[in-house]
Amino acid sequence: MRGIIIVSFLVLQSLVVSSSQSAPDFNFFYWVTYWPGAICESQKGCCPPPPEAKTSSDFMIHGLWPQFNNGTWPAFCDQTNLFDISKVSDLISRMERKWGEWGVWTCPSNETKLWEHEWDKHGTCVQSIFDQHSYFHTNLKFRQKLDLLNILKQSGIKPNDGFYGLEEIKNAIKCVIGFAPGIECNEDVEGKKQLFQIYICLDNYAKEFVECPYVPDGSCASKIKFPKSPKTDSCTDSQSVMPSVSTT
Ligand code: U2P
Repeated sequence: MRGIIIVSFLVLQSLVVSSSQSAPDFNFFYWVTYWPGAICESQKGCCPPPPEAKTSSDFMIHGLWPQFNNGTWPAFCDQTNLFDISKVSDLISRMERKWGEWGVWTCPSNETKLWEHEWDKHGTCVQSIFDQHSYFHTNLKFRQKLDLLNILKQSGIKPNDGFYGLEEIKNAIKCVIGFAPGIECNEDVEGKKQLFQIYICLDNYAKEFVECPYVPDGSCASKIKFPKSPKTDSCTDSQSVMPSVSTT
């Protein structure tokens, strides 16, 4: 009997320890995607990436960011477990298509090593629930689950340089996931506000969509432009405006 009590105590103790080790110490996640067309427009020109970049003209993953309810967030939490591409080798081809380097859309190209940055900055702060592979895999799973471009198109909101109501855009997404996202805007070459990033809120295990405790001030207007998607196959005069280079 005494043995049973001791064993039960040890099991209970190990459960308490392991659950406290795996409990997230942040409150929720933003899962953020960006619209490549908005990067091209704001850069006063765009070099569509070469075909070998495998990038698609669709919303691209920016990252999965742990957040605190007070509007702050942890960052760069662990220098001892920095990004190691060999840990995600089976995911690379999907990551290339859905999580293209930010810099491939800019003109001239400005590589930013987005994957490395996202793990080192955000991923290292969520190791209570993710290792490197599951962090990247979870991002890809949400990208597969949530076809934001299609959701918007179903509501008549298309990347055609047209202007759409900010609330209309949020509602189109809310109708599908149950909660309104945050929207971040930037400006096109004429200073007009345009759709740049979409913030979807997830619970602190990144399992379910949740109501956003708050969303960043996205500096949008009540009507915003949905810029055309850049073509990925070739650089033509209409899609690419190279900055002029002085030869003198
Ligand atoms: O705003 C600049 C960068 O800080 C990170 N960020 C911002 C707002 C927020 O609520 N949470 C958060 O993590 C983002 O980091 P990045 O991965 O881009 O470096 C954001 O872009």
